[in-house]
Amino acid sequence: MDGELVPWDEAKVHVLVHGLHYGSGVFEGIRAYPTERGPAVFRLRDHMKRLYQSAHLLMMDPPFSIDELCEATKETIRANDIDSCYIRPLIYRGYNTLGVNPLPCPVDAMILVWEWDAYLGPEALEKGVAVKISSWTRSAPNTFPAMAKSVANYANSGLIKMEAVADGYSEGIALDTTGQLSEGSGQNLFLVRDHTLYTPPVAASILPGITRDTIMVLAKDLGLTVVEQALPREMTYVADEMFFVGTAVEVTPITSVDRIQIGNGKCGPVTRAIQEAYFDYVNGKTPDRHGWLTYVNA
Ligand code: PPE
Repeated sequence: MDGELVPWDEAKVHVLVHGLHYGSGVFEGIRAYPTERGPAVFRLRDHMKRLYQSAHLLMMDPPFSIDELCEATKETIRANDIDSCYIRPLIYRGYNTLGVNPLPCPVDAMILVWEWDAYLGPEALEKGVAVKISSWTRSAPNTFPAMAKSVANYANSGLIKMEAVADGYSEGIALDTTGQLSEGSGQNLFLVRDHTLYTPPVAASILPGITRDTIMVLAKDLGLTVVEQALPREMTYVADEMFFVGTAVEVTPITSVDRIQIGNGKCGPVTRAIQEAYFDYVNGKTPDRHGWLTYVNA
């Protein structure tokens, strides 16, 4: 926290912290995976660059450089002596005064690491999940900056998630204000039709995910065509395959949307190939040809 290693039970903030009252914070979600050479953080620098971009959009000047944040992440993992973890950096407006204006409040930073297994449950990666199209819409253009991974954006995500769970689904997919597909509460989405991958564009109020970018690269490596375009809701119902991607959710098959079965209702072959390519990469089982791994003990 703010440059110091702090024991878990002492990692506390004051109730007046601005971010707690007004959602003035930006964050990241990063994973480190065990490899033969010890833990490796996946796309660490790219995540910290996005954190900087998010801070910039919220007019925050981070108290640490990108290099310092990367080093601090490695140090925190080493201090916890774990070889697999989820990493949560958070830059937020801290303690000074109430009032909507964030500018009088300091910009504080913390990085926490903890173990986090399969995001949507132990069977999700293998068997896939049932999702619904949410009745909540992703935030309209020119309201909240969707390109920022900002704490405030997650009020919308929380509503999407709670509705999905209450209705017996694992996740919800939100549409954008034009009614086209956007993303899940905390993950981007791809669908497969005739061996081509489709994913909504940045203009569809999505967070431009680092996993989304990773999958676009790995899919091309596998010889697949990837198309970024506006996608109508009904494309989901006629897709051959569908899957979520994100740091937490990794590559998780979607086997039904609104109780309508996708493909044969199981993880499809393209999804499985991409999932394998992803896990082989993050676990250091394939050569790091894109320079995406940061070895913690190096
Ligand atoms: N969209 C949203 C809204 C989102 O929250 C995430 C990540 C993504 C897309 C995928 O981004 P990336 O991780 O860069 O591929 N969501 C994070 C938080 C999940 C949570 O419950 O907390 C994550 O996956 O770490």
